[in-house]
Amino acid sequence: MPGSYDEMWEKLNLDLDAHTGLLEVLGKFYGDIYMSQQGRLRGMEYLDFVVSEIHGLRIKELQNAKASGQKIIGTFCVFVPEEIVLAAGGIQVGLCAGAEIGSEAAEKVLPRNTCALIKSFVGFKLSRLCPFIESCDLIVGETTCDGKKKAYEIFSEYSPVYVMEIPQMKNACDRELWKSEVLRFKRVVENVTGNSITADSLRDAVRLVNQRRRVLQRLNRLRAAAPAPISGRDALLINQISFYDDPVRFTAKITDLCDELEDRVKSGIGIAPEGTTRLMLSGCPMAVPNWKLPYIIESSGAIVVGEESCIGTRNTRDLVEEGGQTIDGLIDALVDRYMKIDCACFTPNSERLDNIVNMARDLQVKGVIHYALSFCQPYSMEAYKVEKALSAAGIPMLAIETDYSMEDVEQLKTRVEAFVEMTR
Ligand code: BJ8
Repeated sequence: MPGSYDEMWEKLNLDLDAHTGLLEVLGKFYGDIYMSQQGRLRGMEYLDFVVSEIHGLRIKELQNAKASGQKIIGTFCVFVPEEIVLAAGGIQVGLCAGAEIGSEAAEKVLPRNTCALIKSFVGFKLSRLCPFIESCDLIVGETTCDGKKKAYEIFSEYSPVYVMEIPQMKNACDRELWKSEVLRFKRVVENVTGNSITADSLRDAVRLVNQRRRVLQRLNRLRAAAPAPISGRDALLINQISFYDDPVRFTAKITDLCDELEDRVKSGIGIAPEGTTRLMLSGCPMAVPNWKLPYIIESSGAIVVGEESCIGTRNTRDLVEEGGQTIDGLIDALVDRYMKIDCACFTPNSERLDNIVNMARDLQVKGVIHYALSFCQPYSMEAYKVEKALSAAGIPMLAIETDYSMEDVEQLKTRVEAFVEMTR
């Protein structure tokens, strides 16, 4: 990593030796998975730079913002409305939770059969490895799956945690509950930041977050082109970085990248040869640096052209209606938009099935790989319904359960290769 940030990391109370080890592994992993690709877009240089400074420059920016009085709010779920945080002058960062390092420490306080994502964020905290977590003035949890819900109780012994209640169904009374939770969150954020949210500041925040969603929607639309103009790995990385980069800068950079992509599409240039098997991923979110499965797929004669997940279309598909003139009108618009999230924690969750089938058709995929983290009950159980819906639409699906370890790479590769062969 360019520059030296040791002093900053020390102030954040990181375990410097373990942290150096983490950055070394990350750098090597990134080099193997990302820098080995041929014909990448010029615009990806910005993303490479962001990753090379993953715990450096962005953390420095956050520290500078804190010094000037801004508050940092960390989240683990796309249900937490960033618009509220931005409207109160705060900065929201999505915390990663995609690495195996730290799991051993996590298993001291969590059962072993906990999903890797939960072990990752608890492990990061206990092992003092994540400068993002250590920069947060408040970490917002949510009552989605049971694992996360209970893990936040333990996490709160180490960091300031606030938990939002997320409904489990989508009836009128659930919307009421969610609206009261958004209002409760607004009061908490106003307290933490010391700033009152106004109709103007909320409208500006809605527009800003919508702009970022729009550029990611554009990226998704461009990926429908054949041959595929960008690798699944690169597109996943863009979505991952959208959670913690400055939203204005990120939107501008990805707009440029999409312009470049559009030129490629017009000229019929692809990142993989025409005829490469097009696949879509669906399921659990893949947080940085969880690039294992896309890499396996793209080294098995296929290309990933879409991700139906929270680090993908679930986070970008729906916009907040911008027309509201009052705080109440804008809050209602926020509530309605967030109620459309089709997380497997909801029951029933039939709109997710429709969304997956529509997306698979729009992207003209030959098959879908359903990805569930081991011990994730909501997504592994819902895989059954997803497969039925896809099968009715004539689209084959492969269900994969895995974690962050590298032990099953060969076995996964064999299964993915067989699936790719079968879709041909
Ligand atoms: S809205 S998907 S970000 S909850 S993988 S921790 S569900 S056991 S991540 Fe999620 Fe919000 Fe839903 Fe999206 Fe639990 Fe499953 Fe682990 Fe998961």
